[in-house]
Amino acid sequence: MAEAPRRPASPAAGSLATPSLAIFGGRPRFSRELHVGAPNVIDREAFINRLRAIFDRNTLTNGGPEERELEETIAQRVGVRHCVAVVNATSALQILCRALNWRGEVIVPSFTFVATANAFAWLGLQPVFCDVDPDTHNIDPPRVEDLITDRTAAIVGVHLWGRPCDVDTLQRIAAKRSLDVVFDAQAWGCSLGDTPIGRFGRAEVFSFHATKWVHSFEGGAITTDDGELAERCAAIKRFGFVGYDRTGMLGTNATMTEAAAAMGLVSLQTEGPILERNRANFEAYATGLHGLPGVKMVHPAAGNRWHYHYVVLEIDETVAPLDRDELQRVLWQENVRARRYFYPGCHRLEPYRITRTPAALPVTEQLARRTLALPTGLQMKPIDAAAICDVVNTAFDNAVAVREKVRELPATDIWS
Ligand code: T4K
Repeated sequence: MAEAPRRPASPAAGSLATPSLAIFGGRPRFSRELHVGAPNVIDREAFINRLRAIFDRNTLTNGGPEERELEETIAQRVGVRHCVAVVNATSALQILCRALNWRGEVIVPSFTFVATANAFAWLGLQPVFCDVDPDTHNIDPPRVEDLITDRTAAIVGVHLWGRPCDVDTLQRIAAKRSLDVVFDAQAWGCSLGDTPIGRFGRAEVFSFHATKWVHSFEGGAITTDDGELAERCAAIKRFGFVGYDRTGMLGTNATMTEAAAAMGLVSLQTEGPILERNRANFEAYATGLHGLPGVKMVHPAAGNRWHYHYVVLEIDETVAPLDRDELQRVLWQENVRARRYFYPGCHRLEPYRITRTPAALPVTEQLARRTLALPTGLQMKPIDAAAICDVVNTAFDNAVAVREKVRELPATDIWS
């Protein structure tokens, strides 16, 4: 879409007049906070009706009909034979780890939500952080190969922002070394070509956390074609029971409640309008940010289905008139709670800061410095996305004054 060329930021632009931004004392553009991850809920009535049925049946958890229906719906949508619904994606990863009997090291991307690493570290495995590809932001197969040792049990790819990993290459690398490969958590409703995410590797994991575009308050799922693996996962999630009074392995309690499963089902049934809003917001952002110097927006690859759930900018501080943190501070003053996903990179978070990971992670470092996620979903309309873009444009046009003002703001926990 054509856009008028933008004025380059100049010192004069900032010093002539006070731009209409909240950081200069203006009224915030939004009277309520816009969040990255504000929950989408469309049909409260449908959910409440399901809750009534749950109370009537008096089966609240431990394998009721809502959970089974959710599992069947997910399996059918993804096109796999088995789905195991669980309490969250973190538990899903842990259950897989136990079911596949992993020991030693697991190669994970460093540029992901910390849960990917935590899941395995919690079980005593060593997450080995791998750098990511600068274009896809996903785990970089040649770097994975560099990290494989005799202690490696598995490779965990994350389809970051819902964009598929290089699954073929990862599966080839894993097969060559007899390693497992599984995929994690952000890609409900996405595909690689015509193949839905959820069908790759030994198994895949989805998160249905409230902040995901389709959610079950808290929730997660494991999808796989491997019947034995699914059976083990289902047993592990319920204390290890394989018979009425019989356990077959060490288990945990990761059962999804009936209420959560009901929310998941209603969310799936209403995902069409959510996707449409996400797409419309995304397009408004793409139009409003088009041509800004040093700003790149994460786009879906051609031919893949995408959920448009993440609006992610990469702000190249060597080109853009403001850096990522400066822009984030401007947006927060406007009640736009943009997020630095996934700053500073897992390898720089406790307890991993003294990790034994030998490899340098230059791409992760760069992305952690540059990425900024913007709000989307039902909480807002394209006109709001356009208003956010206007803030960004105004801030860039007045970069010198903005930078000065940002320096005057008090240090906080976030920007210390
Ligand atoms: N692997 C990957 C690759 C993941 O991305 C995740 C989760 C996992 C594994 C683990 O999945 P789960 O075990 O969670 O199923 C969020 C989510 O908590 C997390 O699920 C998600 N990834 C991650 C990317 O984002 P935060 O710290 O951003 O969430 P929070 O609570 O700050 O929520 C964001 C904003 O949304 C809030 O500031 C306000 C708003 N909000 C949030 C909630 C929960 C609401 O308005 N209402 C709400 O109910 O982590």
